Amino acid sequence: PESTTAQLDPRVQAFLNSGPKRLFIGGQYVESISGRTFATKDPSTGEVLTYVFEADKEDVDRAVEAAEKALQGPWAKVTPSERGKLIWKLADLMEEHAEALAQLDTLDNGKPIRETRNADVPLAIDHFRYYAGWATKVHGEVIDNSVGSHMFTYTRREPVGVVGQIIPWNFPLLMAAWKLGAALATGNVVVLKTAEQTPLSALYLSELIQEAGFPDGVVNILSGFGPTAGGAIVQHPRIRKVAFTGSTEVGKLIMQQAAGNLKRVSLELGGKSPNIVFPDADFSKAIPGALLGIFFNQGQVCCAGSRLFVHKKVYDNFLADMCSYAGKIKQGPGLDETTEIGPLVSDEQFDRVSYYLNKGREEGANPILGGQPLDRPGYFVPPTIFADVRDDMTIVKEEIFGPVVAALPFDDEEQIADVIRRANTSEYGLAAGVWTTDARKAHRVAHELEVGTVWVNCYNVFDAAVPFGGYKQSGFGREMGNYALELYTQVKAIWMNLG
Ligand code: TXE
Repeated sequence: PESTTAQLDPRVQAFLNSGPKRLFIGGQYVESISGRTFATKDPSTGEVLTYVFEADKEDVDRAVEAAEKALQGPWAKVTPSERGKLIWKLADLMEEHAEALAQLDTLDNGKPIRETRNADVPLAIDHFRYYAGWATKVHGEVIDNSVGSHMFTYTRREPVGVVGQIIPWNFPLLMAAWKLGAALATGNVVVLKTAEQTPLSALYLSELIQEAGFPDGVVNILSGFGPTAGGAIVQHPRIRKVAFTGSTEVGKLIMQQAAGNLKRVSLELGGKSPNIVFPDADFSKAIPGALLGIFFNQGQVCCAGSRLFVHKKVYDNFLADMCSYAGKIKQGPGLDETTEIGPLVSDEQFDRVSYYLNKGREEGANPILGGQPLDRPGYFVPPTIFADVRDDMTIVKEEIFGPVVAALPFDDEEQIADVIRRANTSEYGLAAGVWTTDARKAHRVAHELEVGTVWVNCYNVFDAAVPFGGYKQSGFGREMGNYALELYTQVKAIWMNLG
């Protein structure tokens, strides 16, 4: 179809034109103490969109103070029902501002507007609505047996207190929602640091948080870099929990640094997810499923189906069909409403993915589609399919985080042991896909895979009610569903002697 560029929302224009964006601390918009700012860029051109103030340790200190004040003051008086109402109100406001939120994520991250409109923003809104419901449903229990008739015992599930949250750039608004929803529903106060590549939508969201009526200091949003502002959150002695989504490398560092005050830690890290196509699969579903698995969000998805195992009986035809579909995927700037795949988020990510394209070729993999970064402004890498891949190649072992899939044949007949063994060799264990029309086989494979999510005859499907998180070096802790409530509550047992 003809290109049609989305008309810039006047609210986005006003937001971008209002000078360097400030930090959101204690319900106020403040400059960083250092006064330093940094640029955030449009990945489709490499041009500066606007500047944001850069938080550092002193700003984290201020945010923690504001959060503590809220925790001990007004937030403590807000009833669970009122908390739920506030979160629901925020979701309503997001709906009113949906187009502005979608455009900001598209501008800042590069992702297609059709995705921010149809996935990121509605999922973020649903997420808040889901947790608004939980606010009134988290409670302790009475333990009235086994402790003797002279004792009355019960539990309470209390908030952890000040929680630190560090999010990545691949789904800027949605990751903020995943972090904030459960933490707020359970009565915590938050210091959230956005990724340096994509600070904008969360700052816009902060305006809606303010408008919804959350007491000052309940949510604080800082723009800043990892080792400075992020490190200060992780090491802060009065932050009691840190939730992180990002690279496995930084996840390990966070776990070490959080040991300082024994912060509770939850980590959602990288992946190298296997997507397994059996010969009895419905190919009309499996082919688009394999494409969505790897090319959604330019492949910058922690659970991307980047190791595609296809049974050797169908391998050649399957790959040929994939190439013919993938060759038609329309790549362009995110604001073009017909764009299906956008640029990568940053020049660093462009360099990282380009390195893997070279590495794949050097080690003998055959790029049957794409394989070279595009020679145009912005950070564009085309959909790439590598065939003739071996398990020991770098592109099979390491997370690429770009639109690059390694296609591997397998030849199990009735037994599935070999493909499962190969799928499980990865140190990562975030997700997997299975394509088959044999329900028995689907369940057997799903049970054997060492991953936190298995999609059968679908891929990259999410719902606020369904837990998400990793096995092995993909991290621990589950976001979403009732499982996330565990991350943000602690249990107190109370004994009353009736004797
Ligand atoms: O991640 P980082 P980067 C993977 C993916 C990607 C690679 C590098 O493979 O190619 O990581 O991306 C903050 N203390 N994923 O460099 O550095 C940082 O500011 C505290 C997978 O962008 O992990 C940002 O807010 N915080 C992933 C966040 O961590 C620190 C999503 C993520 O950045 C810090 C993103 C420190 N020392 C990348 N250093 C997923 N699981 O979805 C950095 N940060």
